[in-house]
Amino acid sequence: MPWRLLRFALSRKYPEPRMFGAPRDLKRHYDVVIIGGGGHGVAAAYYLARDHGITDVAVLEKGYLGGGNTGRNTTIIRSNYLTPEGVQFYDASVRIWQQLSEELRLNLFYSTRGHFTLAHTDAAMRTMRWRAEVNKHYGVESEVVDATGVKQACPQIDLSCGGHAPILGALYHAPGAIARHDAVAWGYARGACERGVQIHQQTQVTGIDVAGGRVRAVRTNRGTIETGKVLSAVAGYTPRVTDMVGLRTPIVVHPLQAMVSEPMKPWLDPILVSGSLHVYVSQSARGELVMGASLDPYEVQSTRSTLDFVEGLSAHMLDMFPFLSNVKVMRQWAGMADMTPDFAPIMGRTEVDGFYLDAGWGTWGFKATPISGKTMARTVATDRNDPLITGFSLERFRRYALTGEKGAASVGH
Ligand code: FAD
Ligand code: PYC
Repeated sequence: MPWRLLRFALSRKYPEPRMFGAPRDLKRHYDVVIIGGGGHGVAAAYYLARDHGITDVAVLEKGYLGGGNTGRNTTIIRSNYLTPEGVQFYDASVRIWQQLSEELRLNLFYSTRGHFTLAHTDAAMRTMRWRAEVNKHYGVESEVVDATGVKQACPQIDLSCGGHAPILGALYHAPGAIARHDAVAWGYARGACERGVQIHQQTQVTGIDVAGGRVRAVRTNRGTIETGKVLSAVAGYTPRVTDMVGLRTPIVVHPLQAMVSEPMKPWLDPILVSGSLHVYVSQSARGELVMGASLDPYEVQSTRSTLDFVEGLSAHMLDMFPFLSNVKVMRQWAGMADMTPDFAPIMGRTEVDGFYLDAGWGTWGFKATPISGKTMARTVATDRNDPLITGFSLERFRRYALTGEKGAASVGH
């Protein structure tokens, strides 16, 4: 056994170096309180400190850092969206991702794989062409390929999909990537703490005091904190927090499940998504196939896994890859997806002064972690919505001015 390991294991004198500090006491006041220690919350804290010099910040997390959807997602990163607002926003995020390991001094296992959205119908091919045109217009690499192009990149695929839904072609997005999800939260958390931010785990927000239309304080299971600025970044728990300030949003919360196979030698280089078969898959650095499907069709706050999900997803995986019939499923899990009617997020200032929302991340928010952190930090620091997020304001629903991204969602919902 290595000497260093033995030393750390057996002696209190040699604590393993921590990624970030664990402050014991909550202060009575912070300039900014961020609710939610997922990627979005800690990224916002990092950029508040790095870009705006605002370091009197507390991130409050009811469980453990990255234990929400950040640690449960399937880590697909891409910018091949449908709307001009979406394409520009996610493209800015991908650009940050590409140098984030260096920036955070932590290997995020960022791995560019290329991303295929498979089309099995003429209508789907038309949507792919539309997306390719919008993408190219904003300088994002996307092109439509025929079935041969799919087979070249992935020779193992059965293009007939068991005869159920033959593949006609795909939208190919070369920058499509995956990364190590929890490292992203750790890296941002460490960077934020190094600049003075405090992260309090096991600290649940139970209420928010508003007086005269302004945020005044946040109540927690460990006492009350006075503050004039609160950023909510709680994904599937958003309706509970918005209820605390009397704000209505159109968010509904559904479970989203995922599963991984036993590890295999590397064979699947690209990321594949099929809206018609309701399946997406990539192979992780560990060799596991990381797989998912559509949302569970019921609104419920539960992260329970179901057999239905494994059966349905496995059947569709076998349509594409019949040779996997003896491969074992190792784990499955679920997260709570905060879904909006137009499949775009809700970001920015709200009608409650000092209360900022970073929500509606549904099934698509991991890829947005860096840019949501950066734009929300700027919004909170300046009290003006960052120009990149103007298409995502809450009041768009009042104007019926939706930012329709459904056609670029990962799988059919
Ligand atoms: P979270 O990581 O969920 O963090 C919110 C935190 O808030 C949680 O840790 C929670 O404990 C905490 N919290 C809640 N209430 C309180 C409270 N009252 N007080 C204190 N703390 C509180 N997106 C992609 O881009 N690509 C993908 O491939 C992808 N795959 C997905 C697969 C699955 C199975 C799931 C569930 C989601 C997927 N997503 C994907 C979506 C993505 O995971 C989320 O949009 C993103 O992680 C949201 O990050 P976050 O930091 O906002 O939320
Ligand atoms: O947003 O690309 C995505 C995605 C894939 C799986 C879940 N979300």
